[in-house]
Amino acid sequence: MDIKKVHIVIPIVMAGIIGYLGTKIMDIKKVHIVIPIVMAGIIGYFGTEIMDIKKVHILIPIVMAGIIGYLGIPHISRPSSQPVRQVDLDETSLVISRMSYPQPFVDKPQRTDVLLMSPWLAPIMWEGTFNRDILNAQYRQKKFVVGVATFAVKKYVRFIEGFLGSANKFFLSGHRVNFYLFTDHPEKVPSMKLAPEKSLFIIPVQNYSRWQDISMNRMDIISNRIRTHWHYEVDYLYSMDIDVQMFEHIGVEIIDTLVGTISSWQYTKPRDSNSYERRPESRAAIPSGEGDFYYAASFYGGSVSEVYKLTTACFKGVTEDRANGIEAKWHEESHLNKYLLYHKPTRLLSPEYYWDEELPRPQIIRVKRLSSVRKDLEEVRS
Ligand code: UD2
Repeated sequence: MDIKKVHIVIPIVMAGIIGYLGTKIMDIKKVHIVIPIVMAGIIGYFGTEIMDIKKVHILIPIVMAGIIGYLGIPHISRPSSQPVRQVDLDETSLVISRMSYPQPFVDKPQRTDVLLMSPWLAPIMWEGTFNRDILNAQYRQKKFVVGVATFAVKKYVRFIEGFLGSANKFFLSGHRVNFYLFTDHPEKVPSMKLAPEKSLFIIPVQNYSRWQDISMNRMDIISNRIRTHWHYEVDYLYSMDIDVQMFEHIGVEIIDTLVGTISSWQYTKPRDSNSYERRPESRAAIPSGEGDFYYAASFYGGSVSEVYKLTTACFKGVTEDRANGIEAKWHEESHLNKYLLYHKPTRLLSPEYYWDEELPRPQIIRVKRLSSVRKDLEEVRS
């Protein structure tokens, strides 16, 4: 070759330097140094082979290598503005102690009569599909605090005793739970002895003349309370109707980021014949042909931040409807259904978790964990 080695070596060295600096700035892999070096070598070499060497043959590979080294391979490099992820590698992993339980087999599903997983892979909780001991062993180590928001306004104070008495026994038994009871009659709350890990907080609230407003305003009150208090007090939060009683354990299988309960009235209905709000004028409207499950507003929850987003968005819908002179068919439940359609829950509770007393119980409902209390609607809402 009629060329000095320096014409190959210089671009390689410079490309290496530029490529290396590129990795310093952008946190890219070593391959981004090697590629420009090799390319610079090839270009430098062929440049001298094919053509009379001019400065351009050194310059082009240097510049190209520098650019490639700096930018990295476009589809795997990150824009420099994105913060670097910090993962705590020293975090201790959770170890559960040795336990004895029946072995799971992939060819023996726990149940074949019900849907166990939504199309977006959220598990659906059914009796017989999970082992509560394993769940408890995992959960205990995390030391979570769960909040329950419930309202007893006007005549609904009569349901407090049944709700709290049964929840004390069956709701997250053995785990820390804060019950937040909103009422316009704090003096009527019966004094009850709760388990040591459970606490009751009574929060005065105003009443509204229309029962629908009491029900809908729950979303606003919950959203505000999360921002001012619960954000610092609990990890997970569930909203529950007060006119219910629990008959079987409701445990840590309900804990997840965003959790909805499938309504016992509508779990077999086709989407176009269930109770979604379909009038396009309402903010709760779900267009026909859309819808997953019909969710009951009596029991939903999740992480505090997700419940904050949910309640804030639903109440915004309620407020906009009010301004437009429309009220959704099933009040905040309609807004909840719209929200959960477009923000898929990460876990679903089967109708076992809210079984309406008025319904005959089909075979697939093996346990009735929580049921509504029969009530004379007209009388109790008057
Ligand atoms: C459904 C929903 C409920 C709510 C309501 C709105 C189910 C099982 N329940 O129940 O969550 O969306 O429809 O239409 O899907 N309340 C009072 N005082 C009152 C009235 C209501 O405290 O005077 C509170 C109380 O906590 C009660 C809740 O609001 O549990 C919902 O009212 P509801 O149980 O009368 O509503 P319901 O049975 O139609």
